[in-house]
Amino acid sequence: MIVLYTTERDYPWGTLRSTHASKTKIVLEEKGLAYRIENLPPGNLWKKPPEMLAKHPLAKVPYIDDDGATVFDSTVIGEYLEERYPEPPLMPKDILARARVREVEQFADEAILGGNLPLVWMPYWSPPEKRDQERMEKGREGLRKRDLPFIERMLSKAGAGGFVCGAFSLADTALMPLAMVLEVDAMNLDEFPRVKDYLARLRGRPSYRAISPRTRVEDASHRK
Ligand SMILES: N[C@@H](CCC(=O)N[C@@H](CS)C(=O)NCC(=O)O)C(=O)O
Repeated sequence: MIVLYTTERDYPWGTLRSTHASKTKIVLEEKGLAYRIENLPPGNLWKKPPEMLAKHPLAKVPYIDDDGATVFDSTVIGEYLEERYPEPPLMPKDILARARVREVEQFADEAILGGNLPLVWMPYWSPPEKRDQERMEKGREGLRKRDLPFIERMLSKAGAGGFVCGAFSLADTALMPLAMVLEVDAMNLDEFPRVKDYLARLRGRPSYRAISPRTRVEDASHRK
Protein backbone atom coordinates (compact mmCIF):
# COMPACT_ATOMS: atom_id res chain seq x y z
CA MET A 1 0.00 0.00 0.00
CA ILE A 2 1.24 3.52 -0.79
CA VAL A 3 2.08 5.63 2.27
CA LEU A 4 1.62 9.41 1.93
CA TYR A 5 3.62 11.52 4.39
CA THR A 6 1.84 14.75 5.17
CA THR A 7 0.50 17.08 7.85
CA GLU A 8 -3.22 17.19 8.70
CA ARG A 9 -4.85 18.68 11.80
CA ASP A 10 -8.39 19.12 13.14
CA TYR A 11 -9.18 22.60 14.42
CA PRO A 12 -12.48 24.05 15.61
CA TRP A 13 -12.64 26.08 12.34
CA GLY A 14 -12.01 23.08 10.06
CA THR A 15 -9.56 20.31 9.25
CA LEU A 16 -6.42 21.83 7.75
CA ARG A 17 -4.07 19.95 5.49
CA SER A 18 -0.79 20.59 3.69
CA THR A 19 -1.71 22.10 0.33
CA HIS A 20 0.99 20.28 -1.67
CA ALA A 21 0.23 16.94 -0.02
CA SER A 22 -3.49 17.49 -0.66
CA LYS A 23 -2.64 17.65 -4.33
CA THR A 24 -1.03 14.20 -4.04
CA LYS A 25 -3.95 12.86 -2.01
CA ILE A 26 -6.32 13.90 -4.79
CA VAL A 27 -4.22 12.04 -7.40
CA LEU A 28 -4.35 8.88 -5.23
CA GLU A 29 -8.11 9.27 -4.81
CA GLU A 30 -8.80 9.98 -8.48
CA LYS A 31 -6.81 6.90 -9.48
CA GLY A 32 -8.60 4.77 -6.88
CA LEU A 33 -5.31 3.65 -5.34
CA ALA A 34 -5.02 2.11 -1.89
CA TYR A 35 -3.04 4.35 0.46
CA ARG A 36 -2.63 5.36 4.05
CA ILE A 37 -1.57 8.68 5.57
CA GLU A 38 1.45 9.00 7.84
CA ASN A 39 0.59 12.18 9.68
CA LEU A 40 3.65 14.19 10.75
CA PRO A 41 3.64 16.99 13.36
CA PRO A 42 3.47 20.38 11.55
CA GLY A 43 6.52 21.49 13.61
CA ASN A 44 8.63 18.91 11.72
CA LEU A 45 8.41 21.14 8.64
CA TRP A 46 10.58 23.66 10.53
CA LYS A 47 12.58 21.30 12.75
CA LYS A 48 13.63 19.10 9.81
CA PRO A 49 14.32 15.94 11.84
CA PRO A 50 16.89 13.49 10.41
CA GLU A 51 14.27 10.82 9.67
CA MET A 52 12.48 13.29 7.34
CA LEU A 53 15.73 14.53 5.78
CA ALA A 54 16.53 10.90 5.00
CA LYS A 55 13.38 10.72 2.84
CA HIS A 56 13.27 14.25 1.39
CA PRO A 57 16.46 16.35 1.16
CA LEU A 58 14.48 19.49 2.09
CA ALA A 59 12.32 17.68 4.68
CA LYS A 60 9.16 19.01 3.04
CA VAL A 61 5.87 17.23 2.48
CA PRO A 62 4.64 15.41 0.54
CA TYR A 63 6.69 12.33 -0.06
CA ILE A 64 5.37 8.86 -0.65
CA ASP A 65 6.57 5.35 -0.08
CA ASP A 66 5.44 3.03 -2.86
CA ASP A 67 6.45 -0.57 -2.20
CA GLY A 68 9.72 0.49 -0.53
CA ALA A 69 10.57 3.29 -3.00
CA THR A 70 10.45 6.89 -1.74
CA VAL A 71 9.37 9.60 -4.19
CA PHE A 72 9.26 13.28 -3.15
CA ASP A 73 7.79 16.52 -4.56
CA SER A 74 4.08 16.72 -5.39
CA THR A 75 4.66 17.42 -9.10
CA VAL A 76 7.09 14.52 -9.50
CA ILE A 77 4.80 12.23 -7.48
CA GLY A 78 1.85 13.16 -9.74
CA GLU A 79 3.84 12.31 -12.88
CA TYR A 80 5.17 9.13 -11.24
CA LEU A 81 1.69 7.92 -10.27
CA GLU A 82 0.40 8.76 -13.76
CA GLU A 83 3.10 6.61 -15.39
CA ARG A 84 3.01 3.80 -12.83
CA TYR A 85 -0.81 3.62 -12.56
CA PRO A 86 -2.05 4.98 -15.91
CA GLU A 87 -5.78 4.35 -15.38
CA PRO A 88 -7.78 6.50 -15.28
CA PRO A 89 -5.49 8.90 -17.16
CA LEU A 90 -4.88 12.36 -15.71
CA MET A 91 -2.88 13.54 -18.74
CA PRO A 92 -4.09 14.10 -22.31
CA LYS A 93 -2.41 12.20 -25.15
CA ASP A 94 -1.55 15.14 -27.41
CA ILE A 95 1.96 16.54 -26.81
CA LEU A 96 0.96 20.21 -26.82
CA ALA A 97 -2.07 19.52 -24.60
CA ARG A 98 0.31 17.76 -22.16
CA ALA A 99 2.53 20.86 -22.14
CA ARG A 100 -0.54 23.02 -21.37
CA VAL A 101 -1.42 20.80 -18.39
CA ARG A 102 2.17 21.05 -17.12
CA GLU A 103 2.13 24.84 -17.53
CA VAL A 104 -0.95 25.19 -15.35
CA GLU A 105 0.40 22.65 -12.88
CA GLN A 106 3.67 24.58 -12.63
CA PHE A 107 1.83 27.90 -12.33
CA ALA A 108 -0.39 26.51 -9.56
CA ASP A 109 2.71 25.38 -7.67
CA GLU A 110 4.90 28.43 -8.12
CA ALA A 111 2.37 31.26 -8.08
CA ILE A 112 -0.41 29.87 -5.89
CA LEU A 113 0.64 27.00 -3.59
CA GLY A 114 4.16 28.36 -3.08
CA GLY A 115 3.29 32.05 -3.61
CA ASN A 116 0.13 33.82 -2.51
CA LEU A 117 -1.85 31.01 -0.92
CA PRO A 118 0.41 30.38 2.13
CA LEU A 119 -0.08 34.04 3.18
CA VAL A 120 -3.77 33.27 3.47
CA TRP A 121 -3.49 29.65 4.66
CA MET A 122 -0.70 29.54 7.23
CA PRO A 123 -2.50 31.88 9.69
CA TYR A 124 -5.40 29.41 9.90
CA TRP A 125 -3.03 26.98 11.66
CA SER A 126 -3.10 29.48 14.59
CA PRO A 127 -6.06 30.68 16.69
CA PRO A 128 -8.03 33.62 15.21
CA GLU A 129 -6.51 36.25 17.53
CA LYS A 130 -2.96 35.35 16.41
CA ARG A 131 -3.59 35.71 12.69
CA ASP A 132 -1.84 38.51 10.82
CA GLN A 133 -4.80 40.02 8.97
CA GLU A 134 -2.65 42.36 6.91
CA ARG A 135 -0.56 39.48 5.60
CA MET A 136 -3.69 37.48 4.82
CA GLU A 137 -5.13 40.39 2.84
CA LYS A 138 -1.85 40.69 0.94
CA GLY A 139 -2.22 37.04 -0.09
CA ARG A 140 -5.83 37.57 -1.21
CA GLU A 141 -4.78 40.68 -3.16
CA GLY A 142 -2.04 38.67 -4.90
CA LEU A 143 -4.58 36.03 -5.87
CA ARG A 144 -6.98 38.69 -7.18
CA LYS A 145 -4.36 40.67 -9.11
CA ARG A 146 -2.24 37.92 -10.67
CA ASP A 147 -3.35 34.34 -10.14
CA LEU A 148 -7.13 34.23 -10.47
CA PRO A 149 -7.17 36.32 -13.70
CA PHE A 150 -4.92 33.68 -15.30
CA ILE A 151 -7.14 30.79 -14.16
CA GLU A 152 -10.23 32.72 -15.31
CA ARG A 153 -8.60 33.15 -18.75
CA MET A 154 -7.62 29.48 -18.95
CA LEU A 155 -11.18 28.46 -18.10
CA SER A 156 -12.57 30.72 -20.83
CA LYS A 157 -10.41 28.85 -23.37
CA ALA A 158 -10.77 25.35 -21.91
CA GLY A 159 -13.77 24.28 -24.00
CA ALA A 160 -15.76 21.14 -23.20
CA GLY A 161 -15.05 19.18 -20.04
CA GLY A 162 -15.49 21.94 -17.50
CA PHE A 163 -11.96 21.74 -16.12
CA VAL A 164 -9.00 24.05 -16.48
CA CYS A 165 -7.52 22.24 -19.51
CA GLY A 166 -10.76 20.58 -20.69
CA ALA A 167 -10.98 17.06 -19.24
CA PHE A 168 -9.99 16.58 -15.57
CA SER A 169 -6.18 16.38 -15.40
CA LEU A 170 -3.10 16.85 -13.22
CA ALA A 171 -3.63 20.61 -13.74
CA ASP A 172 -6.87 20.36 -11.75
CA THR A 173 -5.30 18.23 -9.03
CA ALA A 174 -2.87 21.14 -8.47
CA LEU A 175 -5.80 23.56 -8.11
CA MET A 176 -7.86 21.38 -5.74
CA PRO A 177 -5.95 22.84 -2.73
CA LEU A 178 -7.11 26.31 -3.84
CA ALA A 179 -10.70 25.02 -3.59
CA MET A 180 -9.83 23.66 -0.12
CA VAL A 181 -8.27 26.88 1.19
CA LEU A 182 -10.99 29.12 -0.25
CA GLU A 183 -13.63 26.96 1.41
CA VAL A 184 -12.08 27.94 4.77
CA ASP A 185 -11.24 31.54 3.84
CA ALA A 186 -14.32 32.26 1.70
CA MET A 187 -12.81 35.36 0.04
CA ASN A 188 -15.12 37.09 -2.41
CA LEU A 189 -14.81 35.70 -5.95
CA ASP A 190 -17.55 37.67 -7.69
CA GLU A 191 -14.96 39.21 -10.07
CA PHE A 192 -14.08 35.70 -11.28
CA PRO A 193 -17.34 33.92 -12.15
CA ARG A 194 -15.63 31.08 -14.03
CA VAL A 195 -13.22 30.44 -11.18
CA LYS A 196 -16.09 30.48 -8.70
CA ASP A 197 -18.06 27.84 -10.67
CA TYR A 198 -14.92 25.83 -11.29
CA LEU A 199 -13.97 25.67 -7.60
CA ALA A 200 -17.53 24.55 -6.81
CA ARG A 201 -17.18 21.84 -9.49
CA LEU A 202 -13.89 20.65 -7.97
CA ARG A 203 -15.55 20.49 -4.53
CA GLY A 204 -18.29 18.37 -6.07
CA ARG A 205 -15.88 15.59 -7.09
CA PRO A 206 -15.91 12.51 -4.81
CA SER A 207 -12.11 12.83 -4.38
CA TYR A 208 -12.54 16.23 -2.67
CA ARG A 209 -13.97 14.54 0.45
CA ALA A 210 -10.42 13.40 1.31
CA ILE A 211 -9.17 17.01 1.62
CA SER A 212 -12.35 18.83 2.58
CA PRO A 213 -12.06 21.04 5.68
CA ARG A 214 -15.28 19.31 6.78
CA THR A 215 -13.68 15.84 6.74
CA ARG A 216 -11.93 15.01 10.02
CA VAL A 217 -8.39 13.62 9.91
CA GLU A 218 -9.47 10.18 11.14
CA ASP A 219 -12.16 9.96 8.45
CA ALA A 220 -9.69 10.44 5.57
CA SER A 221 -6.57 8.64 6.76
CA HIS A 222 -6.58 5.79 4.27
CA ARG A 223 -8.26 4.23 1.26
CA LYS A 224 -8.56 0.43 0.92
N1 LIG B 1 7.81 21.72 -4.50
C1 LIG B 1 7.37 21.02 -3.33
C2 LIG B 1 6.88 22.00 -2.28
C3 LIG B 1 6.40 21.28 -1.00
C4 LIG B 1 6.14 22.26 0.14
O1 LIG B 1 6.55 23.42 0.11
N2 LIG B 1 5.44 21.74 1.14
C5 LIG B 1 5.21 22.54 2.35
C6 LIG B 1 3.93 22.09 3.02
S1 LIG B 1 2.52 22.45 2.01
C7 LIG B 1 6.38 22.31 3.28
O2 LIG B 1 6.82 21.19 3.46
N3 LIG B 1 6.93 23.40 3.87
C8 LIG B 1 8.08 23.35 4.71
C9 LIG B 1 9.27 24.04 4.07
O3 LIG B 1 9.07 24.82 3.10
O4 LIG B 1 10.39 23.81 4.51
C10 LIG B 1 6.27 20.04 -3.72
O5 LIG B 1 5.57 20.30 -4.70
O6 LIG B 1 6.13 19.00 -3.07
